[in-house]
Formats: sequence, C-alpha cells, structure tokens
Amino acid sequence: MKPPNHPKQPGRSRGRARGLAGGLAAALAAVTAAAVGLAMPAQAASTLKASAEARGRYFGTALTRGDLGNGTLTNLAAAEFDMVTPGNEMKWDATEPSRGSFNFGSGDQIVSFAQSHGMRVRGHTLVWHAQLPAWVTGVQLNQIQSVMENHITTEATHYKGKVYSWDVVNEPYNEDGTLRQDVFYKAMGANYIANALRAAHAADPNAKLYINDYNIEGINAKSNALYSLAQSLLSQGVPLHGIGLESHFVVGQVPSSLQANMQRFADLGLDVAVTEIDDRIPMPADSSELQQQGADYGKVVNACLAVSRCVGVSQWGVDDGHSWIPGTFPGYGAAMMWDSGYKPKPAYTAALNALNSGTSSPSASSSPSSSPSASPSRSPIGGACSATIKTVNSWGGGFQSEVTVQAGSAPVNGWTVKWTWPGGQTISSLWNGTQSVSGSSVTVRNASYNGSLAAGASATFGFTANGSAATPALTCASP
Ligand code: 9MR
Repeated sequence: MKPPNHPKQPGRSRGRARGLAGGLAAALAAVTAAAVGLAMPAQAASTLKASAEARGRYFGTALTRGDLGNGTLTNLAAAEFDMVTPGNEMKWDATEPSRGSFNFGSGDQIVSFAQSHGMRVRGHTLVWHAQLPAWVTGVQLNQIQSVMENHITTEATHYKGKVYSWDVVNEPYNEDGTLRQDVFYKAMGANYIANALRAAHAADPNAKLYINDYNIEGINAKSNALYSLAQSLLSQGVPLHGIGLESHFVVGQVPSSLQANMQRFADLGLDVAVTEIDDRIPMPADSSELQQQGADYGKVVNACLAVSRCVGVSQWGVDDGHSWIPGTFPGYGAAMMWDSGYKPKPAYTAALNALNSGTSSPSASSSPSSSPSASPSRSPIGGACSATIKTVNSWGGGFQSEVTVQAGSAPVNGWTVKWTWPGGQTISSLWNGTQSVSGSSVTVRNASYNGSLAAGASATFGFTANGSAATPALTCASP
C-alpha cells in the first residue's frame, strides 16, 4: 500500500544536544517549578508510561498485527507504553474491504493485546483518502455520504467503549491549507468532516473525536487552515474534541512554534496529542545526530507538558527495525527511541528525563569517586532505606534496570544506593539520580526532586548499561 506523501523537509541542521549536567538540570527544574508554583511529579518513574502518568499524560506506540508475534517487541511495548494505535488494522481497507462486508479481526487482536496489558487504544482511522479500498471510489458520488456514515457507524459501534479516541478524519489537508479533493470532499464538500464527526459521536458518545494530520505541528498555512476549520466546527456544535499532530520530524527540525501551536488549539477547548512521532536521520546516523534526536524528543515532550490540554505523546512504532521510515524515505532511518536491537537511544533517555524533570537534558554524569562499599542486598529492617534492582529490558551487549528505593519505618531526607558490578558492566545513562563511579563500584544519590520519602514511601531510578544484565546486591543509606 502506497504511503501518504510526506514531503521531505529541506535544510536539516546538525545541532548538538544541550549539555547541562543532570544534577544541575534537575535542580534548575525544581527551583523553576517551585518559583512558579508548578507541581513536580510526586515520584519520578523509570518507564515512559509511569513517568507520563505521573504528569497526567499517556505515552503510546503504534503496533501492527505482525508486531504481536514478536515477543521482544511486545514485551518492550507493554513495559513502556500505556496507549496503542493500530498501525493499519482499523483502516478502511482492513475493516470494510468490500461494500457492507466488515472484518474487525485484526483490529480486535490489537485491542485485546492492549486490554490485556492495561493499555488504552487510539482508534485509527475512520475516514482517510489513503488505504481506501477501490470500491469506495467507484461508488456514485450521491451515495458516498451514506457509504461513509455506514462505515463510521459500523466501525465505531463495534469498538464502542473500547477506544479512548478516534482519528475520525485523517490527513484532510494539502500543504497549502486547501482540503484534499478526495472522494469525500467531491461528494459533500467540506461538510464531510462535520458529517463524519457527527456519525462517530452518535455511535460512540464517549470517544474523543480527532482530526489528525501531518505538517501541522508548527504554525503554517496548513495548521492555520485547520485552526479556522476547528473554530468553525466548534461554533456549529460539531463534536470535535481533539487535534492530532502526527509529528513525523526530520532530526533538528522540530518547529519552534510547536508549543504555541498546541496552545492555540487548546485555547479553543480542544485536546491536543502528538499521535505519530518519529524523527528521521540521514543514514548512517552519527552520535551528534542521535544526541540532536534526543533534544528533539525532549522538546516535543516538554511542549506537551507545557500545554495542559496536551493529553499524551505516541511514537509511530517501537524500534528502528520496524519503522516505516526507511521504506518511504530512502536514505533516512533511525527515527525511533530504540535501535533495531531494541537498545534505548539518547531519545529514550531524553523523553524520560523530560517527563521526570521537565527538562530534556541528560540527568546523569559520571565522575570518579573513592567510596566503594560492601554489598548486603538490603538495609536492616527498620533501617533508613532499602533498595531493590530489576532488569526491565536487555539486548545484545546491554540492558536497562530499574532500582526502587524504599524508606524504612521513618521518613528519609536524601538517599544513597551503592553496588559493585560483578562482570565489568558500565552505566551508559542514568535518570532520577546522580551517579559516581569508581572502578566497578557505583554510588547513586537521589536527584533534587526525589530524595524526600515519607515512611514506607518509594522512589525509582533507572539506567541503561553495557555488558550482561546483572542484579548485584545493593546497599541503601540515608545521610
Ligand atoms: O505505518 C503505516 C504503514 O504500515 C502503511 O504502509 C502506511 C500506508 O499509508 O500507513 C502508515 O501509517 C500512517 C498513518 O496511518 C497515518 N499517518 C502516516 C503514517 C505513516 O505513513
């Protein structure tokens, strides 16, 4: 199936990620939050979904039915994401391949995967010029409205109560802000959009109804046209609830007006969501481009966090090995937060740090220390704190761990966790704490925002490391 034409954006830049040391960045974020009265997350977390939930957001991914057969990919998706968009399975060609004959089998499989992992679903998509079976364009124009409404009603009724939202109308605009002259427009003019939204609302009154498009992330002719349409639809009482910003970016080219653009739609009373983010890099990607990609992801997450009606961010896929980008943009790739070996990239750490601290700067720095320690697995019962470690992901040559620090029977104000690596492991990136390393000994202290724990309360920090996954004995102390 031919993908939509996403014009390549010229003039890519090769910037560098911001280089604030993590402790300083976290401290600045905390001070800024305190100064303006913003709430910091009650507890910074170590997965995208937990960190997003702590900020009242979701973090999603797109999955196809083919992906469901890949255990590594689905385990990672279930660990990190709490929202799923079916990549292809709810599109018209999949659900009504011939007139009046509906097939929801593949979409249902995505829904049941999501439900069994506590994830919600963004329905995608009811009306779109692409992945539209040929029979639709063969229908007489005076029958298109009833064909469209029947499709919407049948599909949205089938998934009633099972989807959080619907991309009711997908990619309706040309780049110059005119509406595409597709079969729906030819039959109904611009009214097809209101008709589609009304039909979807009648079928599933609780689903959030979206118009979704690409190249509308910044303020430009296309987003201006959508903004005018949204104003007009709302003034007519049409059930439009949100705007989906697909966000298929080129590295270094996240528009500077992203947040302002989100905010103007939010100010109309609409939700906004980043629905399909990826950030493609000319291949081969070098390390400065991967750092810039991290800055890009951080910028997008921070924009979403800054706009209270931005409900969440979804990446279009999980790892570089399954992304649509190389097939559609030859010469580009590496657009995801995980590489093709499922190893998290700087973009993952940047997104997580942005969620946890309001900054996309890295939160860890390595510096030598001379305080190796003994390693009982826990402090004594009733002691200041205890710490436990688990492996949350691993790949060839590396792994990701989460450490939970729990206060004992009294509150703690500051904590220090120490361990010794058994087999030459080295931390590559750490969040929600500050580390110092001496040979095989690691010391991690709390970040500025997660050191104070009530009796029995816990905080987590996480890291990625090189080497074989290991769960060394930890000590925890409160200074
Ligand atoms: O990821 C989808 C890919 O498998 C399909 O071949 C392609 C066909 O159009 O659609 C892709 O998903 C698109 C999404 O539905 C709408 N926005 C752009 C996405 C990437 O092309």
